[in-house]
Amino acid sequence: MSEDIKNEGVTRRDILSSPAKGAMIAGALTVAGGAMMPTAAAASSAEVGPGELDDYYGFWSSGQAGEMRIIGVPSMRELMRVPVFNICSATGWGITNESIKVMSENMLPETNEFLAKRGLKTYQNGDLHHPHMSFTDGTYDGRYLFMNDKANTRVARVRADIMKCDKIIEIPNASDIHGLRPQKFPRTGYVFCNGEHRVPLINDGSNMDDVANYVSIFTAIDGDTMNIEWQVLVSGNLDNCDADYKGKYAMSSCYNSEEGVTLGEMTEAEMDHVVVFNIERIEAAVKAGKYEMHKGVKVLDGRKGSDLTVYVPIPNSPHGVNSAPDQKHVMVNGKLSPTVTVIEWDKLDAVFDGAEPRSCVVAEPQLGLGPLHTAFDGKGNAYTTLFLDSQAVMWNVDKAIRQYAGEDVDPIIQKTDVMYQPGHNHTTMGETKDADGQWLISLNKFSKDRFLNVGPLKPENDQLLNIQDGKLEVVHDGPTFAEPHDCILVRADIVNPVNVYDRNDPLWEDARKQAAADGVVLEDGHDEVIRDGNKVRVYMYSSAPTFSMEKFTVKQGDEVTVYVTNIDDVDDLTHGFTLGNHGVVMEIGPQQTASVTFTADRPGVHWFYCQWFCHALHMEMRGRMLVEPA
Ligand code: RUQ
Ligand code: CUA
Repeated sequence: MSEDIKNEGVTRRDILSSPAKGAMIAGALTVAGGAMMPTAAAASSAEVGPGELDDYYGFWSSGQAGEMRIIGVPSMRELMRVPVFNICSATGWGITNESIKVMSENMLPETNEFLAKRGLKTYQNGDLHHPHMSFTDGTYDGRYLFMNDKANTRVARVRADIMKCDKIIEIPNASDIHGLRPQKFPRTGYVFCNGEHRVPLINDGSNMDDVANYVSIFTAIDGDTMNIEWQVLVSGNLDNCDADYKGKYAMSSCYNSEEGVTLGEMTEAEMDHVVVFNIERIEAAVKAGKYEMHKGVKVLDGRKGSDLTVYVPIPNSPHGVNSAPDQKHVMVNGKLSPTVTVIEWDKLDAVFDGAEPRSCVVAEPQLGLGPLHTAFDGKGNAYTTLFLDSQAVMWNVDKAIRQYAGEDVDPIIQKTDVMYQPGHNHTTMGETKDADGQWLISLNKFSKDRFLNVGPLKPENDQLLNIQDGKLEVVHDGPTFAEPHDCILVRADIVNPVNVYDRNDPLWEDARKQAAADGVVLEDGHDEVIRDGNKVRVYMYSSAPTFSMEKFTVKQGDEVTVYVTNIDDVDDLTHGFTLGNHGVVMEIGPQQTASVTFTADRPGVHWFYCQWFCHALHMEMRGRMLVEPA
C-alpha cells in the first residue's frame, strides 16, 4: 500500500517516520473515484530522499538570467531551466526557427527592424521577475505560467503541459514591464502588468523634456489569446500589482507619486499611493469607445480625476502588493515605511462612490525596516520580508486589524533572521485561496558568507522555512544564480506535464506546413533533401542512436534549413542536433520536430552530432554536411 501511496505524492518516509504522522496521513486520504488521493500536503520534513518526489513545484524567476526555473520544494533541488527571454546553448532557444518565431512574431515592427539592423532576430537578454500561474476560481489551474521581462517590455507565457514558452508579446506604449499578476477570479482571464518607468505616450523624440507629461501604463492581456485588451494611463508610476478574488479590482503600488526623474525627486514625499483599477468600469468605457488608439491598443485615461481608478495614499514608496487567501484583504508593503498597509477589498466599493480613499485601510502594523513582500499561511497569519533588517516577520492579520481599531494587542508573533536582505517571499499555495501553511521561501539578495567563496560575484540565497507549527524555522540554504526575484509554490498534483510530445503540437506547425508543401510526411520518419533555388530543406529523423541521414550535400552560399523529427516515443529520450562550427544547436524531444536555418558559407566537411546523451552509441550518433565550394 505504501508504494501505491508514494505514487500519489505521499512518501513511504512520511508514513514510516512516526506512528502519529502515519495516522495523520491516513486521515488525509479519501477515496476519490476508487483511488486513494491525498487531500492535503502531508510534508513535514525538508528532507526528500533519493528517488522520492517533492510535494510542490516551485516556479522561480531568474531575473537578468532571463529564464524560468523549476525547483522541487521542500528539497530545493533544481529540476529544470526553461529558457524564455534568454538564448540557451543546450536547447537552442533563440536559435531554432520555432523559438525565433515565438520570440519575434508578436514584437512591434519597429523593434524587429531595430534588431535586424544589428543582425539580430531577437533580443539577447531579458529580466524575468514575476512568474505566476493561471487561475480558475481563485486557485491555480495548471494551464499556463505568465512572466514579465522588465528589460525589454515583454510578457511571456509558458505552457505547463510541456514546460516550454509558447508566446512572447511586446507591450506597446508602456516602458519596462515590472509587476505582473493573473486575474484570480473567475479565471485568467486577464493578465495584469505594470509599465514601471514613465515615458512620453508618443515616445518619438519630439517631447523628451516634457517630464510632467510622461506616463506609466497599466496593461490587461487576455491570458488565452495573449492579445492586449486595454491599457490605462495612470498618475505616478507602477511597481507591483495583484488582483482580488471577486474579479472586480486590480491594484498596483506606486513608489514615485512625485513623478520625479531623479532619486531625490522620487523619494521626496512621505506618502505615495496604490492605484485601484475598477475592471467593470474599464470594460464599460472600452465598450463605450472612451479610448484612444495607440500602436493598435485601446488606451484609456485613468489618471487622477478619472472614474476608472482611485488612488489610496500609502506610506512610503510602497513595493509588494499581496492579496490574502482570506479573499478579503490585500497587503501593501511600505518599503521606506516600516509598515504594511492592509486594505479591505470590499471597502473599495464606497471609495469608488466618493468615500475618503483611506477609508478602505483596516490595519497598518509597524513590522520592521524595509517591508517588501508578504506571504500567507491560510490560517490568518502573514509573513513579511524586511529587507533592511534581514528578517522574516510572522504576524497575525486579525490582531493587526484590532490594533488599528484601538485595541492594545501586538500582531507580531515572531521575527527570525534570514541571510541576507530578503526581497520576495512565498508560501505553499500562498497566493491562492488554497494557501496551506507548509513552507515559506525567503529569496535573499545576498549570501555573503553562507557558502564557499566563488569570487567577487556571489550567489543569492534562497532559504526554506518551516511554518507548519505556528513558528518560523530556517531549515535550508539554497544558493542560486542571478537572480530569483520571485517564485510560486504549487501543489504537485496540480501540475501534470506530459512525457512525450503530441505529434500535432502547434509549436512546429510551420514545419508541418512546409513539409506538406514539399511532399514530406514528418510522422513517417521520411527523409529528403529539397532544393528550391539556393534554399535547401533537409528533412531527417532521429532514432537512438542514429540520424536517418549519414550525410547531405549543399553548395556554398545555400540557405539551409534542417528539420529533425525525433521518432522515439520513449520517456526521457531527447536527442539534439548540433552542427559544428556554425553556432547551430537544437533540442528534439520524443516525437518533436525542430528546425534551424543557417547559411552554408564554409566549404568542406562539417559534422553534425547529437548533443543529448541518449544511448551507449551516443558518440556515434552523427553525420556529415558536405559543402561544395561555389
Ligand atoms: S520586485 S524584491 Cu521585481 Cu518583484 Cu520585489
Ligand atoms: Cu541522440 Cu545522443
